[in-house]
This record gives sequence, C-alpha cells and structure tokens, in this order.
Amino acid sequence: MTKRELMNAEGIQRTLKRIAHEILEKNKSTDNLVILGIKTRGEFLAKRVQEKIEEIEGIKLPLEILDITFYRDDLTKKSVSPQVQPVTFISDLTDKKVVVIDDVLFTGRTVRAAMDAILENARPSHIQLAVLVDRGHRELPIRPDFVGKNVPTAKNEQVKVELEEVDGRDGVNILDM
Ligand code: 3GP
Ligand code: 5GP
Ligand code: MG
Repeated sequence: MTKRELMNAEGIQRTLKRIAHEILEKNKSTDNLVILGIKTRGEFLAKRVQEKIEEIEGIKLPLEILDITFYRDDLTKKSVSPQVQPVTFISDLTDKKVVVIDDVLFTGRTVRAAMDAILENARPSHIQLAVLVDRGHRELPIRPDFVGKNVPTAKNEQVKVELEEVDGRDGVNILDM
C-alpha cells in the first residue's frame, strides 16, 4: 500500500478558512445562512467553518448535523443508496440558505440523500455544497460549490481524512489499496 500526502494540518486549516471566505462572498452576507455537517467528519468540518465565519464576521451561524449511514457492503457496491437516520433539525430550514459540508465527495449519493432529508422537512431557498476533497467518479449530476481540493483518483484509491476531533491528528492522505 502506498501513501501520498494531500494536506497537512496547516493545509486543512488554510483550506477551511478559504472556504469560509468563499461562502461569505457567494452569499453576500450571513443572513439566512445555515451550516449543515454530514456525520462523522463533515460534522467537525462544519464546526470549524462555523468558527472561521465567526472569526471573520463576528456572527455564529446556526449548525445542523445530519447522520447518513451506509449498509456495510456500500463501501464496495456503490449502487446501493445511503440510508438516512430519522431526521429532526433544530431550526426550520424553510427559506434558509443551507450549506451542506462533507469530507469527501465521491459518487454523490450521500449528498443526494442529504438533500432528500432536507427537502422532506423544509423548503430552503438554496442548498449549497462544500467538500474538503472532491475525488471524482460521480454517479449523479451533483457538483460542489466550494472545494478544498480536486483530486482525480482511481477507484481503488482511498482518500483518508483524519481530523483531530475524531482521529487525534489532522491530515489528508491518498492510499493506494
Ligand atoms: P466519515 O463518517 O467521517 O465520513 O463511511 C465510514 C467512513 O469510512 C467515512 O468516515 C469515510 O471517511 C470512510 N471511507 C473511506 N472510503 C469510503 C468510501 O468509499 N465510502 C464510504 N461511504 N466511506 C468511506
Ligand atoms: P459518495 O456518497 O459521494 O459516494 O461518498 C461520499 C461519502 O462517502 C462521504 O461522506 C465520505 O465520507 C465517504 N467517502 C467516499 N469515498 C471516500 C474516500 O475515498 N475517502 C473518505 N475519507 N471518504 C470517502
Ligand atoms: Mg463523510
């Protein structure tokens, strides 16, 4: 197995700061903005973006967390759709601009499941997508609005995202399985 570093701890922080600026620039203001992190690592990326926006604008945006779990065989059988846990959002997302945040964008099925969950509960004015890594291989017409790094990968490669809050260290590496 070979390993190549895509981002170190400093690179992750710098990237999230840029994405925070891009979110503010695209939306012109923090009015009606809500950040939504997809568990597990997307949750912590969303919290970090929330902190960066607070540092920049002095405003703490509302944060929602969404849990989308997979059947065990979904890691190899990509055609199986992700399962969304029963959803209750803290706030009403109707007329809000919801920025969905995840660690890696691959087939797009997780994001599609997230959008289904959001739209079943509310009618946001916009849904946007921010990801730390876009590794390609989309199976649905989904593209991110904010990208940390575009990383063309082979299907047998895996992007390993490690975050302090979950893994005790920050880093993004590409593994050749
Ligand atoms: P996450 O919950 O932080 O997103 O799916 C469980 C974990 O396995 C995920 O962590 C993700 O980082 C990692 N993972 C690595 N490769 C894959 C993959 O191809 N599909 C999925 N669903 N998860 C993967
Ligand atoms: P998708 O649903 O787009 O196929 O996959 C996105 C979800 O699966 C993300 O939440 C992500 O955590 C996980 N995932 C897919 N491929 C990878 C990968 O190569 N590395 C990591 N870390 N996660 C992945
Ligand atoms: Mg994820």
